[in-house]
Amino acid sequence: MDMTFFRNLPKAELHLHIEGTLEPELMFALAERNGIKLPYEDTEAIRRAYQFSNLQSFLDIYYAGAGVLQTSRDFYDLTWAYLERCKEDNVVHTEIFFDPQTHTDRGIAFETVLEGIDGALADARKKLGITSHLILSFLRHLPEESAFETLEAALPHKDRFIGVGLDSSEAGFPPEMFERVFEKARKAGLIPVAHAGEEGPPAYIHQALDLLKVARIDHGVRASEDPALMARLIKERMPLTVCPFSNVKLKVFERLADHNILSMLDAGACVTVNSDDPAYFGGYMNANFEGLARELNMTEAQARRLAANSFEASFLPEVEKRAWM
Ligand code: ES4
Ligand code: ZN
Repeated sequence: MDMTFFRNLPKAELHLHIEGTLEPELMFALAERNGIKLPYEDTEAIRRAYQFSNLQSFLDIYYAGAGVLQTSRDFYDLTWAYLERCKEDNVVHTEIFFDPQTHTDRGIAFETVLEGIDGALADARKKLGITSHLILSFLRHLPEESAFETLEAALPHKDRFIGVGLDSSEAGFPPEMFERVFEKARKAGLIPVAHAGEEGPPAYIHQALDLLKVARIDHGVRASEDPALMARLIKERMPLTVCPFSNVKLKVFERLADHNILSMLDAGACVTVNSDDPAYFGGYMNANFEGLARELNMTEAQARRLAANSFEASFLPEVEKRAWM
């Protein structure tokens, strides 16, 4: 295919951690602005440290990096930089995860985080024509109690985020541990999603569907190990927000050429392309599409279907979805 075909396709991003868009240059600038000493000499040293053996080895560095984010302005600058990248990649709609516990556990108020991110999203609607939703994600390596406290702190602001998610270390932290807090979130009108089947087994995807009652599965690539589960996902058109570069960087697949995204697409699954933590994994939306074209010989028809799926799987109103598909 023409390697620029997908660049001009309008796309939605549905799996993006705002803390994972912190580029080394901004990390240094914010460290300086906030009087923080980083354990790296320069941005090159930071980039050299981004060699991961699994999810946990990444998370350790990702949570440490987020320590430079202190003020609303920091969160605004972080979010605005990502939205400018969306503009370049023709990402016209984005649904962004934020991890409040990463910040409230270091004494940053929930409102400080929300104010900064939401301010940039509002400006992007006006100045860049990019629409967006926020999804509050619970850290599953922390106790249920902490997730409940986070939900309590967030509910007064629930008009400013559309759903709740579940992320961080997967193995040993099954969705069933968060059944009660998800029930409370759903009763408050929030849409549930969860990371499942990234490193964890297909059983975690079943739990996310049956216990958390999710509207989308984040990652979900290990569903292909369970044919009955695959059949269910296809029949229900349950979206999987797949992150190709992330999966290679975190050794879920050894090489992009081994990735199962296009075989799941061809089997009829509602899979989408996403960048997850682009500052850490080597590229934003179009870089992920380009990787699929280069390493998996993605066709124009497949690229078009992936882009259409991204709107189908989004939380946009039906009429707005249709207008982009
Ligand atoms: C994450 Cl790739 C991934 N998996 C689970 N939790 C996360 N938080 C940020 N990126
Ligand atoms: Zn993720």
